[in-house]
Amino acid sequence: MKKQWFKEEFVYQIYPRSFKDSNNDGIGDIPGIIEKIPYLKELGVGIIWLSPVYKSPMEDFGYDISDYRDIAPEFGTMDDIKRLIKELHKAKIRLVMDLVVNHTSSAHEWFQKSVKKEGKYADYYHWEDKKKKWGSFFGGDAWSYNEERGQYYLHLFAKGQPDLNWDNPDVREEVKDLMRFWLDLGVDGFRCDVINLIAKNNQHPNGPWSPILRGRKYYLNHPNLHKYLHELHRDVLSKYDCFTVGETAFVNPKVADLLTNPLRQELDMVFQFDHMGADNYFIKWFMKKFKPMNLKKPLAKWQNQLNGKGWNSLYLENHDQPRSINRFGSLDYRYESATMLAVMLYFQQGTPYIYQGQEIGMTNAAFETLDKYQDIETHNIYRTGRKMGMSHKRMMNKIKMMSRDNARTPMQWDDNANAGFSTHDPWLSVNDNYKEINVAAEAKKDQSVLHFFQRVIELRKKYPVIVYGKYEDLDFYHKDLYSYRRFTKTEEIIVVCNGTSKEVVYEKNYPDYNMILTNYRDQVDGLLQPYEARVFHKSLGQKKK
Ligand code: TEU
Ligand code: CA
Repeated sequence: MKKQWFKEEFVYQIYPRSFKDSNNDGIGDIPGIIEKIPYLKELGVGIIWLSPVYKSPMEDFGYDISDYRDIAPEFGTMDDIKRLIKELHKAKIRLVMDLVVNHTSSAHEWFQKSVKKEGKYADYYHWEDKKKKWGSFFGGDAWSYNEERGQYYLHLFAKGQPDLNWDNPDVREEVKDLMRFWLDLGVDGFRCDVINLIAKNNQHPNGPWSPILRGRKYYLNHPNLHKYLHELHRDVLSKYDCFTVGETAFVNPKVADLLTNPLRQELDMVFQFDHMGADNYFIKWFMKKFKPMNLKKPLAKWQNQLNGKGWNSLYLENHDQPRSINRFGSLDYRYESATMLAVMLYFQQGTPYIYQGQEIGMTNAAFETLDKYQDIETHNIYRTGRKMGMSHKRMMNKIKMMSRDNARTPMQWDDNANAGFSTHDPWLSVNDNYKEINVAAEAKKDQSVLHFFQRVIELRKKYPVIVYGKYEDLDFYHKDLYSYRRFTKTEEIIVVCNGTSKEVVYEKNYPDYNMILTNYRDQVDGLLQPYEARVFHKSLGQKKK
């Protein structure tokens, strides 16, 4: 396994709108992030992934970009971002930016010119005379009429997010240029938004009827995807010391191998979504009861398939996903389940990702009324569901559990008003539980999620086997356990986790190993307590210390 810096560090994702508000206008901003660099340093993360801060009408809170070379005024200025890069680098933390190039905002000048069929811009997007039968990720149709041009355009997400036409070489040159712009400013890589959607069947055939994502076979993992990614790599990425992680819903390990196999020079790793289906059928709005097996199976599948060849991205949360404690753990065992999930995930092979607030065990906001939600997806899905005949109550139940706003509430820094995020009313309400769950409280406690995360990060630095060791399942068919082994020629790690809120009989002992981490003060012989996690280490050819 080739040693590379982006395999060794923890990545911390910042959703800038909700991280820290420095000027008290209710919106998080870049100077706010700079203020918190000491916190990030102390946590021990080595890479920041920053969700979009570019100029945007904010219809999808920054994932609709109107100028790739400027910063949204509410987040700061170009000088602020340059300062952020400089200060992070001083602290030995790298910065990865979000690259959102499947679509732009409809306010982007390329789209404005395309509407007017101005010169080369005429074909920068997907245009059709007839409305095509494709469905949007946000519910509803993916083709909308533009009055001025008198044609329909494609938007796989919101109406204000028209899809770029990647078959047009001019579009690809534009993307390469903006990538160079940011790499030259010193950023260390990109998280590539919905990158496996960029290539499409440009005949835009009507999709066969489907309750969701109608027409997806014409844009998911299209063969040209590989051609275009290789081109970006050849012309841009290969010239910099940077890394890329592609966001790729609906990929299997075979496609992921094509995307990330170093010999093919496309991406360095991808975010796959299989394990995000542990509590739902195919998409999150069709919910099912969670069982540990449903999380273990997909995670183990990816560990095994990529073992020694590819490289995984280890995540349970991001700005699109509800909080992991609510989904895969338990509010009654907040500390135990948050720390167990950390052990279960972060000792696997791959680059580990933390989403802001995960390290203090933040939980879903689950707002009761629709007007508390700000997310466009939430509102679109509500409308779509109601149109399909679902009751208000049923839709609100889904939203309370699955809305993206569950993860987007302001970061809880302390027990002051608005959780110390801002003195102004924040753009999205703070979670009610901020008085108990916040950074200051976690830092004071002896046994806290925050301290546990710090410890996990330290251990990864201390034991190379956690980064580079091979993976092997243990007790795979035990429905309540997550257990596996990592090993190199000189070291071995054994992870044992109880994935449930019940006591589980567990007789195995590892007498010639050191227990290097656990989330319970005391162990009980012959059983694992609710959500108990244990990590054992052994240096081969060495006696127990
Ligand atoms: O998300 C893509 C994506 O797959 C999500 O739309 C996902 O289906 C949904 O959020 C699950 O609830 C990326 C960004 O992460 C997301 O924030 C953007 O809204 C989207 O792309 C469009 O840019
Ligand atoms: Ca602000």
